[in-house]
Amino acid sequence: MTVMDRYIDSTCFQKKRTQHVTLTDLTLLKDEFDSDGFVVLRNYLNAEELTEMHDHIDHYAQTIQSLDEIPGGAIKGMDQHDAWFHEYLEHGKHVPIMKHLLGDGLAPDNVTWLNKTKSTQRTMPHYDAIGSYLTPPSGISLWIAMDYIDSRNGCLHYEKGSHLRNLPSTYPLRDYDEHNVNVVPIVARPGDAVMHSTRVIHFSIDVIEERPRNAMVFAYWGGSSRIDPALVARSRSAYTEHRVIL
Ligand SMILES: O=C(O)CCC(=O)C(=O)O
Repeated sequence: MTVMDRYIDSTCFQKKRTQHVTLTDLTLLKDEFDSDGFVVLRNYLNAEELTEMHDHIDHYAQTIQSLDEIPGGAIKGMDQHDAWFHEYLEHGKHVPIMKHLLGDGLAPDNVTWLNKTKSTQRTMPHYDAIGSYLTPPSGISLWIAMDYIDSRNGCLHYEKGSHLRNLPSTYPLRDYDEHNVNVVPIVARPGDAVMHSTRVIHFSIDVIEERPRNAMVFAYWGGSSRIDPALVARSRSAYTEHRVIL
């Protein structure tokens, strides 16, 4: 059985709740990911999956912490407090797809819940490898829209091909031109997703209409990257000590 056959055969693609992903889809996705640094997956979560994730977000808010209590509009490391998000990080249906896109194993980092409002700072231009504790800082993240996110409530923008440039390691990126020709807005419906490289530049725009703008992020480093002992202390990931490679 080839690696590709295993993807098709994997339980992720067999589950009733999972849409069918063909070999052609995977090949096209990989080409797009390699050239742009990200791929957009419309209707990635179906209605049932979306409800299930909403339910677990609500459960987290009620039993552990609500995002309304957090000034920055983000809760990082939900996998450390909630078994469902921990399980999803390690075994979600995205795992084999993202391994294929990255061309490497996945070392889980954390689950983040975001909700940007008028009073929180937007996500400034950056790429996720800034501040990495790994060398090389390669990796991939799954971003899932839980609400309608458009030009009025802070839609996400990506710069195509920016993962191929050498970029400064400063957050936010200084003097960055947010209107350059390679920047594209990602207007998202609930359940749409983006899989992006840790090296691709992305940012959100200001919220001008107060509406829910919840998104979930499942972040991974490349399985072949090595932990840099000099940098690891700055990470809050639960995986720095007991590394898991998927
Ligand atoms: O949703 C956002 O505003 C930020 C998402 C982000 O920075 C990420 O997924 O890495």
